[in-house]
Amino acid sequence: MGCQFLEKENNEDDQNSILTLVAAATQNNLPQEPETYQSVGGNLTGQLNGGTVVFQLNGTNNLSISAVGTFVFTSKIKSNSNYTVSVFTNPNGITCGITNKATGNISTTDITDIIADCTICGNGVKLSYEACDDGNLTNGDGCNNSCRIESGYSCNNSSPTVCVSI
Ligand SMILES: [Ca+2]
Repeated sequence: MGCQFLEKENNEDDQNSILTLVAAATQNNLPQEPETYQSVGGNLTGQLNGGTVVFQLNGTNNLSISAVGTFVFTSKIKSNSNYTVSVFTNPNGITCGITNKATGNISTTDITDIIADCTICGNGVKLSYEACDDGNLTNGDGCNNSCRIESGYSCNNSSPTVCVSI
């Protein structure tokens, strides 16, 4: 009889504790706005030559894209926070860059106007997001097959890029 009484008392204590916790949680949540999230996306122009480019949102969320056109990251970002979109991997022989709104603040509306562009590296036309383009995909001549300047070289900004060893 004594044991049953104690058991009942403990159950009531548990229930009261749960009610207290629920009440506290509800009270804490009352003044807060519900968290909202926004999507991040834009338009990819240029060409991928059958390859895939991988963009990254805030250094963690990857998005693989195999066709030009609109794109949207599957992960959403908290409203009123900053975002950064970068190129994680380029397709073979193609160099991609974020040419508009690579970084910004999200506020409370979706970001839809990022512009990314992909172009053939090695066509001799140096775009803003290519460090160089000397008109070939040969390594060891100052401008490598990813349109990056190789160490020990200095390259100008012309199209095609001219590199000299330093
Ligand atoms: Ca080269």
